Amino acid sequence: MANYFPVSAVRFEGAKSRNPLSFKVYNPEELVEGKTMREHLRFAAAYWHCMRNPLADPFGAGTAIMPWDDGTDSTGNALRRVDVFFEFLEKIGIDFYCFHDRDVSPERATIRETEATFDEIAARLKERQTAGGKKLLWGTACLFSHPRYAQGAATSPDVNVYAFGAAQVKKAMDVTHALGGEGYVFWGGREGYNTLINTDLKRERDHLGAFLHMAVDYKKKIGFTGQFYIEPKPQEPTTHQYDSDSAACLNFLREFGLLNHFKLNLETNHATLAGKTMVHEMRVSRHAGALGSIDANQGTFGCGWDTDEFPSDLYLTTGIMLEILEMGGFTTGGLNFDAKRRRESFEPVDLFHSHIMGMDAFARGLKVAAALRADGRIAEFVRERYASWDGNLGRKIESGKSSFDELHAAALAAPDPTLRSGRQELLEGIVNQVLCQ
Ligand code: XUL
Ligand code: CO
Repeated sequence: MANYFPVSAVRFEGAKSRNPLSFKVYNPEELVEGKTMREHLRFAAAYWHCMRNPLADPFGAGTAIMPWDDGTDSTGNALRRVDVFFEFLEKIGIDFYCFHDRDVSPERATIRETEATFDEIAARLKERQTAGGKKLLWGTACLFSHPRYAQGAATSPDVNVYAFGAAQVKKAMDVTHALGGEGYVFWGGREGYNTLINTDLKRERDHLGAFLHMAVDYKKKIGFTGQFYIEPKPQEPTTHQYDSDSAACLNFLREFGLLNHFKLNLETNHATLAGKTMVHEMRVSRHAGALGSIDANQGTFGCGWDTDEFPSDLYLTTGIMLEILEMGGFTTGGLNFDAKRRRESFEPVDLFHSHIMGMDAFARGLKVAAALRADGRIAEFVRERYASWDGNLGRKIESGKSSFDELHAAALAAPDPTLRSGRQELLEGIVNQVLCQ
């Protein structure tokens, strides 16, 4: 193994440990509901944040110290980053990773040259994956950084830009397939508009639908069996993104006949930007059978920016893990830390501290979620709350066999309804009680 990080492998040391480079809660082999934590959580690290994020902000230059990076677009530099990244994965004990094509491999003067460099880097990724027993959770194409995509890729007003975007996705799918990727993500960063005054919204959405259909066709053609995901986000960089939230994505997929081919990759701070909670987003997609994978992070309350902070909020991680357990666990998906260190946390060791904190937060969330399920009081309350629907009338309505005439007669015959308390505060107290056990 390379030795760019002067730390040894991070281990579980338990709640009493004062070693900053140890897990206090995440114990990979510990069983929860009959599965190891490692199997439940399926952690992934994001290549773009770990290796390519200089920690700049709109007011100041990057601060990240990256002694291994010479700042050039040379293939040698890109190959060295791969070694550094896999050393990180091995020392932190994360099994999966995710990347955009341009994170790992730079764009060259022509498409052919870009593809040739990408093949070279992909060979190194494959070598490192095999050596370290690591897996690609998902790959994706960066269709938002290059100036040619300033007005969108699959929703560009220019058909040649659309073709460039398709060529890029085609190659990113090839490489994801070659690396045994378990999924492929479409995040439509610029697939939206800044103003309607210059936008043919109908054509743009139709073009996006056609683009995704061609991706499905190509997936079949190359025999890629990984899961396709859409990642919703309402805005930033565009004013309005067509994949704005779970419900909008599901509607889009249904409208364009794509629902069987895609699940959703939900990101916490994107939910916040959409004015929803992450649990809302997960619940909506879970009930549609479309909850696939998670981009784990959190935002700053009221800030309105996609701050991609590492997740520390235990209520949040508990809520997320409850949804995952209720779904029966991840299949192809996992918990990808789409999170960056603060600009102030610029030392290489901060990469470890941030992931350790996030992994422990999710391990705690998993344990609390399992304890809440074992406790059973909340689930029992919800069941009871809807018990009136389990009678004849309720069942008839639910199976679509009732009518307004029947309900009119039922209402005439029934006593005035008396509602029971929703007990929100009681239930919140149960969550707190279990969380503190
Ligand atoms: C941007 C974002 C992306 C996607 C992949 O907000 O979340 O990094 O996860 O393109
Ligand atoms: Co993301």
